[in-house]
Amino acid sequence: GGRRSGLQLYCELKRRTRIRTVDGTEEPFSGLGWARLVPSLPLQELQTSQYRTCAVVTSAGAILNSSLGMEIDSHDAVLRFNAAPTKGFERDVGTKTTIRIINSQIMARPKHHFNSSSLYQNVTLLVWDPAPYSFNLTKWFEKPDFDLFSAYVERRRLRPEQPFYILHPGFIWSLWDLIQDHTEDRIQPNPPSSGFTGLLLMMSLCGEVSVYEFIPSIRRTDLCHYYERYHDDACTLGAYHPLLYEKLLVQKINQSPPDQLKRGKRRFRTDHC
Ligand code: NCC
Repeated sequence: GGRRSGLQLYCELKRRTRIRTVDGTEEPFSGLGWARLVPSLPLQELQTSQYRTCAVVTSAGAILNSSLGMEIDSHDAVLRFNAAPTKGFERDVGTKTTIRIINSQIMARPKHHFNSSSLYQNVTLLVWDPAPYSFNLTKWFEKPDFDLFSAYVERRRLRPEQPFYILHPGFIWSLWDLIQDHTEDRIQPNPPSSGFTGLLLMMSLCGEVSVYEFIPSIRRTDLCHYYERYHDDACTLGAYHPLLYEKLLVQKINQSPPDQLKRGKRRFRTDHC
């Protein structure tokens, strides 16, 4: 394709992002009464923008020693991922969590203590599971990558007041399509990372989105997570997820002045489209 401005590309990504969750209207979920199990307020309706500014905080080790905590907390809503804590890291990552996106491992692996850990309480929770591209919801329900369904049913019973949604595989793969459509190489047929999914989601829910340490800053390191002593470059560059391509795409649509880039921040104003 021809050259296009970052803003045009950004607006296309925003236009093509259609949030979808498992809402109980399709089989097998409809037959199982999930229309009454899922939250009555659709996630898309958060879109009636209660959030003017949002922060997306990736779990990258490079956020250590950033002192970004206060800035992050100054946003109306803060999105975090998986088991990333704030306790003990407040100065660098802040204290506030509004939405948390988890992958299905968090619900299936005992080590995460999904039902008792405070990380997954008092927040809007979104979970996804890597269903195959040509998903068939019945096959997915019978054999998810990690069993999230029984734990979801249990959690809805235990905490019916918590807004907790399962992201629809069709939504996940539509984001993958977006990445592939803007990449010359053929990317691996694995779902986008939680980070990319979260960023595109917040572009729909917020007036302005700042994402921290998705594109590495000058603090770039092979430390995988800010909260763990584990070193692997693949966490930043990708192995399973098409992470490198996600990052190249986000870099193309970035709207921040250069000084912000060094700080590991990328900002997007959603009202320009
Ligand atoms: O590592 P993870 O992601 O939880 O990180 C959340 C998001 O932050 C961005 N990130 C993270 C580290 C880093 N050095 N650079 C980054 O840019 C990415 O956008 C990432 O998505 C996931 O996407 O769900 C992932 O989850 C982990 C793991 O399952 C959870 O942390 C739970 O323990 C995956 N790792 C493994 O399965 C071993 C990881 O591949 C993706």
